[in-house]
Order: sequence, then structure tokens, then C-alpha cells
Amino acid sequence: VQEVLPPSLDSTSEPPTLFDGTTRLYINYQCPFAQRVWITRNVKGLQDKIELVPIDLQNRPAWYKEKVYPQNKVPSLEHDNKVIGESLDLIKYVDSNFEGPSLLPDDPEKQKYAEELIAYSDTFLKEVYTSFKGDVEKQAGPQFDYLETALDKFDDGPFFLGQFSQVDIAYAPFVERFQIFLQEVFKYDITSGRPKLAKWIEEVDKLDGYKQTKVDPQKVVDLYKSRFLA
Ligand code: GSH
Repeated sequence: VQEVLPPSLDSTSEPPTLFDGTTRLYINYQCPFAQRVWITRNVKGLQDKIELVPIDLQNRPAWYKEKVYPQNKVPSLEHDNKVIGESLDLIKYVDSNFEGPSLLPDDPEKQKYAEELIAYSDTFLKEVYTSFKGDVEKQAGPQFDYLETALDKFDDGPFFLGQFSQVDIAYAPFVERFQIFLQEVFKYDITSGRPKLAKWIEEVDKLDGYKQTKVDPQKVVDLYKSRFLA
């Protein structure tokens, strides 16, 4: 069954009853960082354990910064009488502190590679965002080549570490947006000449826990145009 997604809370909304024992994941439906943690929650089957609280970032409720998360960003997670943030930390936190399938393989070599790939994701997204104002082929191209090479490393499944893991989650929201925007605006197909990346996107797309988190393509195009090309 498809989860019914709650409406976004804006400046007119009341805050939830904080620290009442409910675990809450504060997100925004368009935010790729929040999407990472949302996917983690879904693929671990935690829909009943972690409540989604979507925030309207354009018309933000004052209580979010004042009472929930002083950094005033999404995602954040309210759990065990504390609120923590930072999407990469939260992927790990949710994976290790909640039930559901582990999102890291047991193999230490793969775990080590996972750390390297997850750490690289910041560089990856910064380089691609920067390319929108420069030479896409020259600047973003090598970033997608990096993914293609990484996907070839173990060659025992469509995902970075064979099985679906934290690494796929770190990259999926950004690859989703970059594919849309680069195709639409620059006519640049990120999968062309990159069969592993093409297959990876196809396989990630099949996951129910991911499907529902996908962003409206038109919103990506509009947002990125106004942010990077205006
Ligand atoms: N490094 C943070 C993470 O990985 O969680 C970035 C989170 C972030 O930048 N979120 C954006 C946000 O909340 C939305 S996509 N922006 C609001 C603001 O900066 O005021």
C-alpha cells in the first residue's frame, strides 16, 4: 500500500508535541538531502516508527528554528529526546539505531569503500552544480565517470556495493535531479556511454521505498533554472 503523504507545515501551523516519544523526520518534499533520510526510513520499513513531518521552506514555521532545529535546515530527526541533523550522519544513524535490513554489507573491504564513496558525494554534487554555470561536459562528465568506475569495482550486482546500501542512498536524490536537469537544459544524457550508471538508475527506480520520494521533474527544472541560470 502507498503511504498517504502528509501536507507540508507552514508558518500558520502549530508545532507537533515535541519529545512526546514520537520519532519525527522533518523533511521537505523537494530537498535532496532530506530525501536521503526519507529513502533510508522507507527501505528499512520504518513508516510506522518514524513519522514524516514535511516543512514548507518558503514559508517556514518559526517554531522549527526556535524549538526543533536551530540550524533551521532539513532534514532533522527528533529521536530519544534530541534532534540531530546532517543527511549523511542521519542515513547512518537511522540504519544503526532502528530495525529493518542493514544498509551496509558485512564485508570490511566493502565497508571501507562505502566510506570513501559517501565522503566523495559532497564533491560530486558541488562539482555538478558548479558545471551548470560552466562547461557541463568537461566538469560534470568526470563526475559521472567516477560513478561509472565505482559501479564497476565489485561487479556483483547493480548497486555500488552489490546489494542496495547507504552509498546508493547518498547519491540517488542528486543523480535523479542531475539527470532531469542536464537532459532538459543542456541535452546532456548522463547515461550515454555509461551502461553501469544506466542500469543503476533503472534498478534504483524499481525500489518502492525510493519511488514515493521522487521529485516532480518540472519542479527541478524550474528551481534549478532560477537558482543557477538566472
Ligand atoms: N548539509 C546538510 C545535510 O546534508 O543535511 C544540507 C541540508 C540543506 O541544505 N537543506 C536545505 C535547507 O534546509 C534544503 S534542500 N535549506 C534551508 C536553509 O538553508 O535555510
